[in-house]
Amino acid sequence: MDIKDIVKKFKINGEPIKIEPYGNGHINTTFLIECDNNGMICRYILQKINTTVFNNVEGLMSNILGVTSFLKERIIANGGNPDIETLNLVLTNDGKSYFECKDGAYRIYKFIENTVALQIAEDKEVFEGAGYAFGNFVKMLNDYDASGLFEVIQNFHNTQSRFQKFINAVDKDIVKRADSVRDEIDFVLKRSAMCDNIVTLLESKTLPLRVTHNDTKLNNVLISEETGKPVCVIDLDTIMPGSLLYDFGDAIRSGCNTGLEDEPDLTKVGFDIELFESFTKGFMTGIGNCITPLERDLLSLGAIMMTFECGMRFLTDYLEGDTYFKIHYPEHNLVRCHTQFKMVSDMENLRDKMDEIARKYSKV
Ligand code: ADP
Ligand code: GN1
Ligand code: MG
Repeated sequence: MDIKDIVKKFKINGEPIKIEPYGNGHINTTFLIECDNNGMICRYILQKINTTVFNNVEGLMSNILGVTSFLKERIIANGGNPDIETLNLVLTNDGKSYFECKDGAYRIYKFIENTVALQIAEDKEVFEGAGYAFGNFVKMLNDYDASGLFEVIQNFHNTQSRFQKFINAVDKDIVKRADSVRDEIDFVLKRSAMCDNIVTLLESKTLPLRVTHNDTKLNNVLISEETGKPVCVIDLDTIMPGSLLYDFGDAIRSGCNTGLEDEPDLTKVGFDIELFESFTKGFMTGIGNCITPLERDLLSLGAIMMTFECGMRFLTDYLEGDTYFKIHYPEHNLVRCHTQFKMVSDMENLRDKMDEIARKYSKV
């Protein structure tokens, strides 16, 4: 089906005049849509949902509708602007949150104007703002009824089960790449005991289960072009019950890297402790007293774990023939794995300093 015809299935304002690929996501296929509404331009984001990754679109979209409706009320109560501070779905002509045809499943969001999604944290203040946004996001969802949330990807941040999938990929070695990545495999094996930490603490309820975003990479918060302040947390596909350590950790993984996630020159890649301090400061302000002392003391572990897990996922995908993450060249997942493992090593050496910073800014 033609993309333009798909767009017309939704309650958009005007006639679509321009459709182009947009953004840098690894999962969905995103387009920017421009419509002419009697001379006024209205912009939208169209996404083809990756149904291999998200196999229950109904459940996924009901999570997003539920969470965005809840957030809108909170934003209004806080005196904010619900049109830009959370995602706004555009419904289909028959009132559904997505459109499905034999080509796939599609959704449309209103385009949030005058913002940028950063691939790298160039500026400490901007990154502090991102920390505030993600901390505040978890705080705003503190009273959200998690029982209505559908688990879109089972065991998403269960590092134990991610490790098991990695071992299976090494054993099967279906594309015969294992011999070429023995050092990387050893890097994971040396840290296998670490994979149980957070999972065990959640199971024993020592760590609270919360409603978390689970994909808090820096480019999932839109930043105002004008003020550099955060405007909106986006990419709500993986909202599920989880640990606060996941959200803090994944943001540190992506934002405290001095290089890009797929920087091939590892001399440019490293963990920046000053950026860590900025983010932590913002996060603690955003989350306020909605963090337990144990969570605070384990933030550094969360950062190491999320980075390790992500590197292991890239390596697993490389060993499985690149079936999950979008790649732009054959070694792309391996390059991404290297940046993550470099970050893990750096953070392991700086853990005490990270803990000191977490305590310095904690409100509990
Ligand atoms: P993926 O799951 O593939 O990462 P995202 O939902 O994060 O997909 O969208 C990809 C990119 O599209 C984002 O990084 C951002 O640049 C842009 N984007 C997504 N939603 C909006 C929106 N409502 N307004 C403006 N830009 C958006
Ligand atoms: C994917 O969708 P995107 O690009 O924001 C992935 C995350 C990874 C990230 C690594 C649903 O995030 O878990 O951390 O790539 N999302 C999913 O860049 O698997
Ligand atoms: Mg994204």
